[in-house]
Amino acid sequence: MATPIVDVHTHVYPPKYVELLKSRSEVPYIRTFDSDLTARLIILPREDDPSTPSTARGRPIGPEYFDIAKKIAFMDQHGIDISVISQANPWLDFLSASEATDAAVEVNDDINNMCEKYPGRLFAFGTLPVKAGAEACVREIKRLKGLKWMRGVVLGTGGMGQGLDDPKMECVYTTLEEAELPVFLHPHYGLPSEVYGPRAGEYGHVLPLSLGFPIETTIAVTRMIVSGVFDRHLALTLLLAHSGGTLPFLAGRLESCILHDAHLKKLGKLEKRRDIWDILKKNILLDAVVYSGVGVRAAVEASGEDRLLFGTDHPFFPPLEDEDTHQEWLSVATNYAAINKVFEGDKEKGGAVLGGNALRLLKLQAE
Ligand code: 5CU
Repeated sequence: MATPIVDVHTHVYPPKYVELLKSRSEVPYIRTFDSDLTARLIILPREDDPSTPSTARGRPIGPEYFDIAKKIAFMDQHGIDISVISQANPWLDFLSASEATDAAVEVNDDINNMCEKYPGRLFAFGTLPVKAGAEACVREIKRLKGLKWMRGVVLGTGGMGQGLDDPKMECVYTTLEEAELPVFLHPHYGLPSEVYGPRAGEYGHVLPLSLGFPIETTIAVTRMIVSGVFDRHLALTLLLAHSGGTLPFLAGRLESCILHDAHLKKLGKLEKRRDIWDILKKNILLDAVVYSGVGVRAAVEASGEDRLLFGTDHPFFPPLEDEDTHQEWLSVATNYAAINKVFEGDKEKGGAVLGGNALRLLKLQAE
């Protein structure tokens, strides 16, 4: 029997979360504009800034973002057997401490119930109430461990507000290790808009999504590495979105910069540290949402073909043409083609990346 195809990078906004976004007037929010009756999803920082008119109306949002039947239809259309769904950004990052704890329970129960409707076809990464602090996150991780379809947590790069090298994250990492739940690390905040220059408004979402997102992920995981998170948490597993941003390509430079840093040496931080290649091969999983053979090869070289997992980023990056045409999504076809090209003639390795690795690493059996 052929190995199932598993999508580990596929998002959903639970209906209650959509209601919350509809009730807001500050980013993140959902609204219609006078001239356009299609609801628009405005989520990225300063996305509605009039100085960047090409992104100011976000993106259209339809039922594919919140109706789980649409996810299943998309899976069927693209030959995907199993999806590991996660709430899309910005998760619960913008909620106050008092709101976040209850919201996490609501959202995670909603997502677990979505999976329950399609037994064996859907699993999920849960969301943490980051602004409610470490104790609340630890409680929710322990609760998630008891929910049938949960297989990890999705986390933004901001962590509880100070990033993922924040000492307050330590007990969260310990709990995740004990629960054997991986973190799906996903970007949202990008880079400061100034880096894109005064003409940024002419370029739509191209710069923030193609560069801002991956560089944000790279910085976040690099901060974890240099702060010693993986020296203290040997069993912590991170699935990095977008094939690790630019980490596979920059890993050698990062390792060299560490080894040549006089400040780190003076502090004794060059002794007893794990090098980046060891971390990449033992703690890091990479999705294959990188849209080219070059990117897939870099990911394989960095972490190994046994740690690379197919993904789509659905429902983002739909065809720009009329969605009713039911055509294959270019974004999905491009990722399939990149994997097939790299593993041409090696069905076993290709099948592992398309699904076998996810089945094994995320324990996707429907008991
Ligand atoms: O198009 C976008 O803004 C996004 C996003 O916000 N999150 C994501 O996962 N993919 C694309």
